[in-house]
Amino acid sequence: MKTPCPLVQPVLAVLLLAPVLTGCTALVLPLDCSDIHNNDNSPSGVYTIYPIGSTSAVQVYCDMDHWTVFQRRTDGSVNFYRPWDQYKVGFGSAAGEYWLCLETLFHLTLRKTYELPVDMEDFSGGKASARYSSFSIDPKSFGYTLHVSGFSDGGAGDALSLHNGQKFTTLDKDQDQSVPNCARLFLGAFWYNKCHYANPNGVYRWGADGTISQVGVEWHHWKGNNYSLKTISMKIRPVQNVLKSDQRLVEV
Ligand SMILES: [Ca+2]
Repeated sequence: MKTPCPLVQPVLAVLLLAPVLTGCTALVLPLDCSDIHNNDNSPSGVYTIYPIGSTSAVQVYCDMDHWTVFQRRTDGSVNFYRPWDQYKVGFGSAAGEYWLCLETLFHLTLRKTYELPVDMEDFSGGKASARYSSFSIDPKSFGYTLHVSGFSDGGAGDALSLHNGQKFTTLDKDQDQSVPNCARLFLGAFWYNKCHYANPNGVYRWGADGTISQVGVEWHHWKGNNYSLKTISMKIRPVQNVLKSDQRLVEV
């Protein structure tokens, strides 16, 4: 079932009515940011992609060099402690802090093989990253289970492999490995295990704070349990821009 996201913008009627073929030239809607950047040297910014066809327009932030951002924290302006339905369809603003949409993420990673870097900054000007050569999630019927592998270190350490193979848990949907609900314990929503080394959707709280343990925007292997990061973003790009479904090669 196709689930609309709140970030979806109304699709222009003219686009809906446009023929798939215009003369002899195929009308190719961008599946993700890599398709947009194929066409020109567009700068980073908000663009519209069509992950599930022409009626699935969704706004995303495209980072330089083909990256489709699906999670971004920058200033604490958006509350990420939200229930299942909102993580399923997405929230926030593509121009600022947002969570894309689990359904969109599933459909994207169903169709192409993606790599995932996680970029982060602290409040002292420090920067680090963790990169994974393979990233995908299962459909809703499998709890949007995370599949991530192929870690390489950009200084942040591997805090995500603990979460590999885990279903997505929110405050109202407990699918983690702990008896209590990890989302309620750590005030976020994530592919919690028992419970986390990474809590990118936790409470934005401006640096070191252990008053309430491990509830911040954290990446354990870089800044420890009780340091809430200034920024963090999770973004994906096709390893090869080849559709899994029909192996249609798209020039990069
Ligand atoms: Ca639990």
